[in-house]
Amino acid sequence: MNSSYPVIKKVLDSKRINREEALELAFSASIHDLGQAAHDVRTRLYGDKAFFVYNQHLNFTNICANACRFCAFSKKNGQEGAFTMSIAQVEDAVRSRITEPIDEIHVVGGLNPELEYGYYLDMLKAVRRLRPDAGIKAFTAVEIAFLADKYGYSVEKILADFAGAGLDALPGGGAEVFSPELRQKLCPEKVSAQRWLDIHETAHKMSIPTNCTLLFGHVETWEDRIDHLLALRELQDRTGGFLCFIPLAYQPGHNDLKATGPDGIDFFKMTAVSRIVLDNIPHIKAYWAFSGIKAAQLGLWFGADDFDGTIVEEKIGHAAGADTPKGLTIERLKACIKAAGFDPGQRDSFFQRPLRLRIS
Ligand code: V47
Ligand code: SF4
Repeated sequence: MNSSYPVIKKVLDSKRINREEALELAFSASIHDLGQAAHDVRTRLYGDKAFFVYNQHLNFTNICANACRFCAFSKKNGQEGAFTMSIAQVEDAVRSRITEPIDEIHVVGGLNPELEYGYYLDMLKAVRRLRPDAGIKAFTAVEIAFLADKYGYSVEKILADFAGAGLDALPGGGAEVFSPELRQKLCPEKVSAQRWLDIHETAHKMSIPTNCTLLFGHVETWEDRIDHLLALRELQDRTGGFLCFIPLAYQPGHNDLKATGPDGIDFFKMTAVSRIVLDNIPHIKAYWAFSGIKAAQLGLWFGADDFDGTIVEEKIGHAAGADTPKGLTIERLKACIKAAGFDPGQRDSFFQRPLRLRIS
């Protein structure tokens, strides 16, 4: 690429950019320059590989003590549609796909005050027993904080107990937007940005890798987005524990926020700026379940290197009207990546080639 634009030139020279430069990119760079610069970064890292995971989502309860304004998933106890899976039901859900070579189980739920600490341990043990070789990526920092407050336990104790029962990694949910003013408006009951970051820092120090997210395309500004990315980058400089960043496209259906959600250009810009600013986070996900498959395919040309997975079945975005399938077959996933012009690379939760594939 032959760019005379100084910030783009800096990116192409593998130099870190600061807040002002990131904002300049977001506001002034053409979508072509931005995309090409982000593509250059991802290509230096991974060539034409694009990763995917054979995974299963388990949302064990939608009952939640919080009422985040953007969330269409949560229900109050007794409300129509509220559910909580028993451990036997969790086992059944895992068993229902036991013949499939699943490499990751992604477990997330609402903050259900009725569930005891032992339920979480039993659930992890049950999943581990049925899926001894899969990565278990479970419970957001928000859920960990909820349990810490409810039981007066330290985050270290909870993570040590959970790791002992089978947990391998934490998903990146609950970060939303770190701006305190926006948090107050969008999700006032939710843990503060600092607590979310502290819990991830604790996990990293205990050698538990984690993902991170930003919920974008609602009422936040580019300044809010860049400040959020810089807070993640600063923590990553100290710990190196983040595996993947997921820009979560806000889904506008059935919730109180009355915002529109990002359009295609905003999704590509956000993906590209994330790849460029987060120069120390290895992977950027184009999360097809929220962005749409077509946008996710193009996201791979705007800095993303991961296409997420088979999922079956995604509930959070779909409660908010996501019009994507609830899951994809492994064949369809690979075909989508190939059709986009990339070489599909199957990975596990740690972005390694699954053991099963390494042996064969
Ligand atoms: O934390 C809630 C978000 C998150 C809406 O770590 C919404 O690999 C869009 O974090 N529109 C859960 N988003 C999803 C998540 C995730 C997904 C896939 C992979 C990983 C990973 C993490 O969904 C919540 C919240 O930020 N959310 N409502 C909505 N209307
Ligand atoms: Fe509860 Fe999470 Fe929904 Fe907020 S986003 S209401 S914490 S389930």
